[in-house]
Amino acid sequence: MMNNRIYFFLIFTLSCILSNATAAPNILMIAMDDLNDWVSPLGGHPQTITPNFDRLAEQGTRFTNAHCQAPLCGPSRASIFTGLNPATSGIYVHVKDDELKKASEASKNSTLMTHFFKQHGYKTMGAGKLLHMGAGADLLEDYGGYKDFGPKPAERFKYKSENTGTDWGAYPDSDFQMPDYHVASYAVDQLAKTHDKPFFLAVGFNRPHVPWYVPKKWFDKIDLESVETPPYLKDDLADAPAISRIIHTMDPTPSTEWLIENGLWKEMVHAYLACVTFVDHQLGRVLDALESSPYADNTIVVLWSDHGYHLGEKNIVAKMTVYEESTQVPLIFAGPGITEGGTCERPAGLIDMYPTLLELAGLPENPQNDGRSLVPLLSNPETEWNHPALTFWGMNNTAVRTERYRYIRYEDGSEELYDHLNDDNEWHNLANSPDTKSVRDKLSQYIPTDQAPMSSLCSFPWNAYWREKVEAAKNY
Ligand SMILES: [Ca+2]
Ligand SMILES: [Ca+2]
Repeated sequence: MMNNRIYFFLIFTLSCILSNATAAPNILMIAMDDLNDWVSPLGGHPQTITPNFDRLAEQGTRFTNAHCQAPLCGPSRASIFTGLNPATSGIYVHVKDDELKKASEASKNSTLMTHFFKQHGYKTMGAGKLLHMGAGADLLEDYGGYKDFGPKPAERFKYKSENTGTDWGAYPDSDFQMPDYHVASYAVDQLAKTHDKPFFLAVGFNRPHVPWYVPKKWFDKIDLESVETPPYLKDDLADAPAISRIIHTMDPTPSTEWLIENGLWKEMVHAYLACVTFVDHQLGRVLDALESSPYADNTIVVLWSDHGYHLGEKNIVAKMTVYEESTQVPLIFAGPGITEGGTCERPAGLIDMYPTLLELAGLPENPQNDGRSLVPLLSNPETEWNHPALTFWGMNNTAVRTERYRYIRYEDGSEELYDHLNDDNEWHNLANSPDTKSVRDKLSQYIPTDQAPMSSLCSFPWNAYWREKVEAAKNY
């Protein structure tokens, strides 16, 4: 009798192991909005409080040199989900989510990442901001909704321009009033359910996108007087080409000089840090739910932000530049087959997520993907990797980020070159020195030469505005 019991126990255990080994892993994708490297696994700001980012990073591998392909919400997300570079799709700025597939021949022929998973037996679901305005284009089978950027006070607190969402302050009273709270709750609910297929669950948070409003308790985590502003060199952009100062200043946001004059820089940084801590807490709720679910051991988690953000560096408070602050993003993978506590310094792009997730899930490759699987780096973060990350800001304005350099070439042929070995702040443009010609020549070879024109569906006022800016740059 005892022998039989042991026999059946062994058979049962073995079949569990085999079925787990062969079951397709679930995917839990967590998207952040306008989050730069101010999270503790990346160390971009010394006062950031992000225990849940740390927790996820300890469970998996963080990329410390990961970059967006477009430094703006809509085109970055379009690139992630189509698997196409902006230079392939022509989606350099916003197109309507429902028109993603109409933007160009290339986007028409693409298969959105979630559709690919669905075609291969996955249930797709999610909530919050995934594409620019949520989850249009039938991105997901089950969608928990999206409520824009949350409640706003009757009057702005600090920054009065009506042409930007930029403002900050302690508001509203409770987390429960924040859309991100409910986005996290959707994921918590889904993780508590039984699913009969492997799932692709996508969670899109809004913060720290402007307006920087979160409840007061998140501001109270850091004493305002102690807040450190980021490194700043007045007239930093004086050695950048003229076109840089034109195409990188499209938003009517505060300048650093304005913040200094009005004594508001610390306050603004404080508000961004408060938003980051708030969203870290929402992330923690989702990670708690995963860990206490039956899916804990068979789920790949990937966390990303759509682009970075300048909080005053280079006299800029915005995204929409091809500098480090605007292109660098958190990118963390965790789950079966991924090195725990790994740190990878190789360049990576958000565009690489699509092929990486396919490989991790054991699905076939999608030959249309412009990115490449990062699985070799997730197994061994030291793997040799000679693939730079590219960022596109309009046709033929391209940044190339290698482990050491940032090289930028604009459509008028002007250039910038920064050596991160000696100049992490990108203060000293080396492109004008003949000594750097061989480096520039080498890096320029990575830039696609046949970049797609901007799609005619890129939305007003961006398209016309862009052409006007570029014409102005040519005549500068
Ligand atoms: Ca964004
Ligand atoms: Ca400079």
